[in-house]
Amino acid sequence: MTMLSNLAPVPELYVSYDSAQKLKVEAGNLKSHDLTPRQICDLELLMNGGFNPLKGFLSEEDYNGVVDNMRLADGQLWPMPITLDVSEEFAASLEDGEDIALRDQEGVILATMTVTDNWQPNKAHEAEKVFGADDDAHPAVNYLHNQAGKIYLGGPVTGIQQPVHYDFRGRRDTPNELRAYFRKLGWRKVVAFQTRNPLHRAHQELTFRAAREAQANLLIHPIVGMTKPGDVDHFTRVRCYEAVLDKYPASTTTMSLLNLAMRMAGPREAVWHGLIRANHGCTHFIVGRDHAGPGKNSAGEDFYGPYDAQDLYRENQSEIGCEMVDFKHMVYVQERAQYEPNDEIKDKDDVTVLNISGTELRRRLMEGLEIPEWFSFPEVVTELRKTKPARSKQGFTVFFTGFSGSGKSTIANALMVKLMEMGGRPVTLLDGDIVRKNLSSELGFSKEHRDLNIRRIGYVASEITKNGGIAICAPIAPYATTRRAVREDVESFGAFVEVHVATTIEECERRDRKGLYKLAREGKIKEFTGISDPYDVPTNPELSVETENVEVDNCAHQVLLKLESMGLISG
Ligand code: PPS
Repeated sequence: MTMLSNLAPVPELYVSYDSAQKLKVEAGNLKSHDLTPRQICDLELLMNGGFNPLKGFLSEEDYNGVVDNMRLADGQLWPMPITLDVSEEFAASLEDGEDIALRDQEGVILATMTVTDNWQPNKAHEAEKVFGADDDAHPAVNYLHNQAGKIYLGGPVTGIQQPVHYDFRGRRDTPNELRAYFRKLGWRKVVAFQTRNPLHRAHQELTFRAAREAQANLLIHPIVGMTKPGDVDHFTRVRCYEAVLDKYPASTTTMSLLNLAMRMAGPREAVWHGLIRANHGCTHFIVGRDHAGPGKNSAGEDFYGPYDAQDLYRENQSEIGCEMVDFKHMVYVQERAQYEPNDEIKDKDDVTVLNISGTELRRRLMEGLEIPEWFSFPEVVTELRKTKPARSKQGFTVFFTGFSGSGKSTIANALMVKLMEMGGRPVTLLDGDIVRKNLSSELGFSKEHRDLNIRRIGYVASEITKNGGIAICAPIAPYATTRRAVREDVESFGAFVEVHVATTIEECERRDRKGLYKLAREGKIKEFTGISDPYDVPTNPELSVETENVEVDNCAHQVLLKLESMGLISG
């Protein structure tokens, strides 16, 4: 009997164990690149065949084809640029065809790569073509412009070892491990469900229906690599999945964790996910409404239409090799006490249709409100409440930004005292001057140094927030991208409240409390914010306060009111 194509092994990029031991020693002498967390995710899937047919990070020719028409140079379908971005210095130090070592963050060599291509990509073009808009509100476009290195290296990869994972090891499978498992159990048809969120009753019903429709077994295949900033962390999610898994028949359903770094690229991402699932031995793939959606663009509109992903998938289905099962929007019909696809309910006028959106669920968790049993499983809600206690019990960060002498420190001090008077949570003030004395004494005021300074403040604030405290920061923080990076760091653990102290530069200069503006005008202090250095005015702060003709006490009070309205302090 010939083996079904979804069950035969996919090619991997690993060398044999013995060769790997030898190669590892030899690779010690090569120039090496320390992989970023996203690159480690990409490398793992390259090496284990998850990104088959790719044999390494894309060459320039493959990259151009992928960006412009979703095809590799040889014509095969591939929608996502898998690129090794590095700094200009590192790229310039390499010869054509040189081998380099790829190391994880502890310095362990995971692979070697022969650098055949070394080029500066047109990132704006990549953003337009791959993500649909050159707009930093898209997480992957933001990554492309503000985190990824300037130069891409391309070339074949030789795999030495898998990245090490210490968590949920028994739940992680390579494509070939899953294929072997399906083979062993005789699962000829497998439908995969992709998710980056906890599973609730609607998802369970949907996956049941999908499996029934496709007459297939079910693979719950959640992403544990990188998802959208602000998502529920994967540790919590996996505990939730494990609780839900008990409610599926064990003989028809399994779960495996996928260490993919998502790009939130909607339609292209759906096609990519389908190819990855085909490599993992799946025959069917569930694509929902707004699959891998990145949220709103900077004009407040959706990046993609709700069914663009399904359309693009359908067009490419025969080449993907994994049939789409399209997601019906499931809602709860109270009278019949069951979930039904919204578009199939014939008696809408006579029944009560219930639904809780993701936003509403987050609100209920944040405010400690009831989450009904028809919506989720009690075990799942308990897990979510453990990691996401009500907002009034979580830590948070208040981040003041504004010119020197705008009044940031004064308002921050007043706010700290008011919060300490209220009690309940420890408060730490990370004032610009204090931080520069203690954390950043060696730094000056170049863009690079300011960014480093703010990232350090952000790091400390996020740790304080994670541990349930209140961090009040009061640096100038002139660059919007850096403020955004800090926001992302903090928001994984709690609220980030940006307060623009909007005192004009003229007023700050008039006050000149430290005499610094005079020195800046005389050229005795260089790179002085507002005088000889830029300041990006915040476009969407949680709060903006005027200080001219307003008492400090009142400014601090405005912040308190904002905190109360956000549910961070109870009234
Ligand atoms: S930054 O850009 O956020 O890293 O700046 P920050 O750490 O808040 O430090 C600002 C304080 O340093 C003093 N100072 C200067 N500010 C701006 N530009 C230049 N070149 C500069 N040189 C020294 C100034 O007193 C700032 O204090 P604040 O509290 O903002 O008035």
